[in-house]
Formats: sequence, C-alpha cells, structure tokens
Amino acid sequence: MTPPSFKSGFVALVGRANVGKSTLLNRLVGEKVAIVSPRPQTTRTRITGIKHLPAAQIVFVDTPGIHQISDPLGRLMAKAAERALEDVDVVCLIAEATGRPDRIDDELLERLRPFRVPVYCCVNKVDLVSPKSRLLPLIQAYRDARCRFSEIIPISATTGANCDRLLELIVTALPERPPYFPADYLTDQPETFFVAETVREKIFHLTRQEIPYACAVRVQELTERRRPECLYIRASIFVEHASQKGIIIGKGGGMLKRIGAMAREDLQRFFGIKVYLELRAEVRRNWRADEKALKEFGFLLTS
Ligand SMILES: Nc1nc2c(ncn2[C@@H]2O[C@H](COP(=O)(O)OP(=O)(O)OP(=O)(O)O)[C@@H](O)[C@H]2O)c(=O)[nH]1
Ligand SMILES: [Mg+2]
Repeated sequence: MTPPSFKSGFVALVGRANVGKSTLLNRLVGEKVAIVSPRPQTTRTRITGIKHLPAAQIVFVDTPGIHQISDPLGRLMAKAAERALEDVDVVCLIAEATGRPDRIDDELLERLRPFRVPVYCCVNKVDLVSPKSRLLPLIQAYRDARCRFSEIIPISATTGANCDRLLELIVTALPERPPYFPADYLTDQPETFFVAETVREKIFHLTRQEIPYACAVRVQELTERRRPECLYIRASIFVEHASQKGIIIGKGGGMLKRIGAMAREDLQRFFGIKVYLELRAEVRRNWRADEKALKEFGFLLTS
C-alpha cells in the first residue's frame, strides 16, 4: 500500500547543450540511463529516469540542449525539449559554474519566466571552480535575473556535490500523489532505445568532427537466447554518406570492432548477462533531413 503522504511528480532538466544535464540525470537516478559525451548535442530526445525513494517517486525528464539548429532533426530536438516542459511539477535549469556573470543566458531565462511551477537554477560543474568564492558573482547574477528562481544551488553532477540537497529540495516541491510507475522501473524507454543510445555514445567518444552527428543507430533484433544464456543484439549504424561509412567501419573493420566492444561491455554490465552485439554500418542519404528516416529511427514526439 502506498502511504497517503507519498509524493510523486515530473521534473524537467533543461539548459543549453553540454552543461551536464544527462550527467545530472544519471547522478540523481543513481544509474546510467542517459548517454554523456564531451560534445554538445549528444542527447537527441526526451529521456526519462525514475528515482525511487521510500516516500517519493521522481520522474526526471532529460532533454536535448536548447540550441539553434534548423534542419528537421534539430527542429525535432528543440520540440522535444519544449514538450518536456509541459505538465511538469518542477523545472531544473542547468547552467555552468564556469560561465561569466555578465553573460548569463537571458533568452533562456525569459523562456522559463511564464512557468508557475518551482524553477531551480542548478549551477553545475562547481568542481571546476576554486576557490568557491569565485562562484558568488555568478550566483548573484542569477539572483538578479528576470526569472524568479525558487532556489539557486551550486552542484557538481560529476562528484555528486550538493546533489542530495537538490533531491531533497525537489521532493519538498512535489505534490502528494501515488507513484506513476512500478517500483522497479528505471525509465519508460524500451530496452532497444537504451542499446541504440549506448552504441551512439561510443561513436561520440571514438569518432571526430561531424561523424557522431551524422550517425543514427537502430536496433533490428534483441533476443534472449538460452544455452548458452545470452542477449543477442543486431543493430545498424546509419550514416549520411559512403565516406562516413568507411570511417565508421575503419581499417580492417577496426573502428566498428572498437565501437562494438565498448558498447558490449556497458550492456553486459547493465543487463547482467552475456551480450552478443552484431553491428553493421549502412548509408541512409541525408537522414537528418528525411522525415521518413527520422520516424523510422525513432524520432517521434512521444508526449
Ligand atoms: N567537471 C565537470 N564536468 C561535468 C559535470 N557534469 C557534466 N560534466 C561534463 O560535461 C560534458 C557534457 O555532459 P553531458 O551530461 O553530456 O551534458 P548535456 O547537458 O546532457 O549535453 P547535451 O545532451 O549535448 O545537451 C561531459 O564531458 C561531462 O563529463 C560536472 O559536474 N563537472
Ligand atoms: Mg545530454
């Protein structure tokens, strides 16, 4: 039975690209549900991660970084970020502690102004700032900003500094309500999505320049096999041009092997079972601008 004082709700994590939204999602949930990379525009769609506490359930919604890219994929990413803000109980704006106080993002803050729910300003990556007193002008700038924050809180998603405090604040702001999801749910994305994202993360880490942006990953098959017990996964990496396919495959298939080996290691840890991962590269010309391909690769607005 759920106690009558149980709290639950949705919390959006929004902000510019590369500020650490997905790292924070993973930190707050306590499991890796979203991929992370040192490059901007890693996250392409809305990603949920569910935190279960004894008296609360928090559904975090990670979003693509807010940016100006006007190709069809960019527009879908922007829309996903916007939609994620609808009907949430709390908004967390993620900003960077290394940002300049005279350069705070007025345009973004302006967009958050109409929200009637609590908006927390999370000043992330404080581990990069020392001494901590150097943060004060930036915090003051957010205090003076046109968006009224319920709280401005310096955090580090990497070290976990102040993240428990942030969780506490969020729980305080949530309404009393029964949980949305069963207690063992980590996310509402299907396993195939998680697998595709893991492969995409390795591409972000192993390739350069435009390559990671030109890739989409689609899982064609995911089956549990007995004798020997394993998870058999077959997936395709779609690129936009033949030259990119060559890079993804690499000399003697070396790059594809490295991507596969790194992804398999993560997936085995996550699923706790031996994983066979078969990867292939395919060309799908200009898929980022092709509505049909975008739909096929799962860029649907689910909510
Ligand atoms: N030093 C430090 N680095 C961080 C922290 N949080 C995130 N990062 C790094 O910042 C980079 C971007 O992190 P992500 O979590 O992918 O950022 P994001 O906001 O989700 O980025 P997009 O999905 O591209 O919008 C990665 O290299 C992270 O390791 C932090 O608290 N401290
Ligand atoms: Mg992200």
